[in-house]
Amino acid sequence: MFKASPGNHGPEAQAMDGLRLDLVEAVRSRLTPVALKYGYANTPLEDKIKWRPIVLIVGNYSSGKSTLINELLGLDIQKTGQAPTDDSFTVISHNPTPGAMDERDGMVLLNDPQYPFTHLKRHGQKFASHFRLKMVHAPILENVAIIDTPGMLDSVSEKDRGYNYQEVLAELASVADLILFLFDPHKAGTVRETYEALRQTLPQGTSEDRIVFVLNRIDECTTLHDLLRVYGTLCWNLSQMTGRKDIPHIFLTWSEREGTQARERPAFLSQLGNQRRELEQAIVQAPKYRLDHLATYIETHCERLGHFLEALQEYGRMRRTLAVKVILILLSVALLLGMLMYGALLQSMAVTGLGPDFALGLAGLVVAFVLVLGMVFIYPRLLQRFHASVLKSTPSLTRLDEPNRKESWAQVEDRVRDYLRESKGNFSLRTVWSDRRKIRHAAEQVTRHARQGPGVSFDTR
Ligand SMILES: Nc1nc2c(ncn2[C@@H]2O[C@H](COP(=O)(O)OP(=O)(O)OP(=O)(O)O)[C@@H](O)[C@H]2O)c(=O)[nH]1
Ligand SMILES: [Mg+2]
Repeated sequence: MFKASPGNHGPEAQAMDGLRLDLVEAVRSRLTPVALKYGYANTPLEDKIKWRPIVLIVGNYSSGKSTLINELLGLDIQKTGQAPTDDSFTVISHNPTPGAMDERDGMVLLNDPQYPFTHLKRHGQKFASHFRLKMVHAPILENVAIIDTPGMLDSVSEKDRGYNYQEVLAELASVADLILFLFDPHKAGTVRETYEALRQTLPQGTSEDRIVFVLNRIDECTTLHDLLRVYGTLCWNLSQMTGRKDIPHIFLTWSEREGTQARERPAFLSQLGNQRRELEQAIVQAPKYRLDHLATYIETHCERLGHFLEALQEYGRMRRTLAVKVILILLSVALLLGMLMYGALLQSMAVTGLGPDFALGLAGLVVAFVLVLGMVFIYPRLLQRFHASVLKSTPSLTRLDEPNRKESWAQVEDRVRDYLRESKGNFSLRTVWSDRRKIRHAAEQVTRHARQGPGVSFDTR
């Protein structure tokens, strides 16, 4: 895995950006044409990854998400407050003009294809009115965009939102490179649903790398014992949520500005130290996580697309076998009938007075007739039956003996069925074979470069 190191400016950042753009271009030119051709995707695959790296900030209401963002930006652009304050998703991106602040409503984000959010349109008007873009000038935004989210409420209040909060969160998580998951000492264990929504969307094995856990507002713990109790509760809840026994790293932070006044601060805070700085460093590193994210994205789609094409190849092979069998059977029947006819005519030659040439010609006609009859009437029916039975049992097109194959098949099965239904199974096996080879080649070459990091040039075509 490509490891992060400090610093987000200068030649290293440029090289990283260059590699990121190369990878996006490789997806555009190599994967998307194949994905669109077979209906594996309805929109270009690069749509979700072509924008700048994204940091998503999630957590309970009042856990300090907006306060953290304001501090990172050095600007008070997000509303903060004790009760659930902000019920909107806000994408915060860079504005090159110093001092300028531009605000747009959600329709811009949902309709402009330069942003990776067009797939969120399906969440409807209510969501659109709770989605917005703010463009401000802040150094930290030069290489990343930050998304502030409304805090998770209890499941009863969630029903009143008018759109599916969990699904929106999950879809945003799928385009994010880094997810900060904020807790506070008052509600260190009520975010299971949020975590589960994120976990389901992230490709297997990547959630641990992509999620950063933060216990915020620790200045509100009155004693070290109080903090340890909260920390213990959080660890217990995390192990329950993640199903893992080892505890992930948890950043311990508080807001110097908003937090308890210095003179009232519990003594243990100065010994513990505020990990805001480290958290800021993690955010600054998001472009590096983007390379891993891109590599995973490309690997996942190559694997699924490969599986899709493999199933089509299997369909083509089964169909060809059926054709060969039908032709062989028809040929045997036709020849048998032809021979019987020839024999019968030869025997009746004395009576009818017809010559052997005539008998041969007639037998030939019988052979041709049976073949034409079979190919025009019988073969199409058998083909139809074969097609319908494959559509009913699409898993027969693939091997599902490994968990990762089961996982990728679950993602492509419906699309394979749709493609077969629409094409009626009429596609060129040779083209599928060559497309599959292209995808395999792209997977090997592109992901290797993505994992190696900047400084290695490669052919994006
Ligand atoms: N003591 C203390 N208070 C904090 C800290 N961070 C934020 N606050 C306060 O906690 C309250 C909630 O902070 P917000 O930043 O609005 O929290 P949020 O997570 O954005 O909340 P929602 O948008 O409602 O989901 C505000 O009144 C902040 O002043 C902190 O580290 N310590
Ligand atoms: Mg907020």
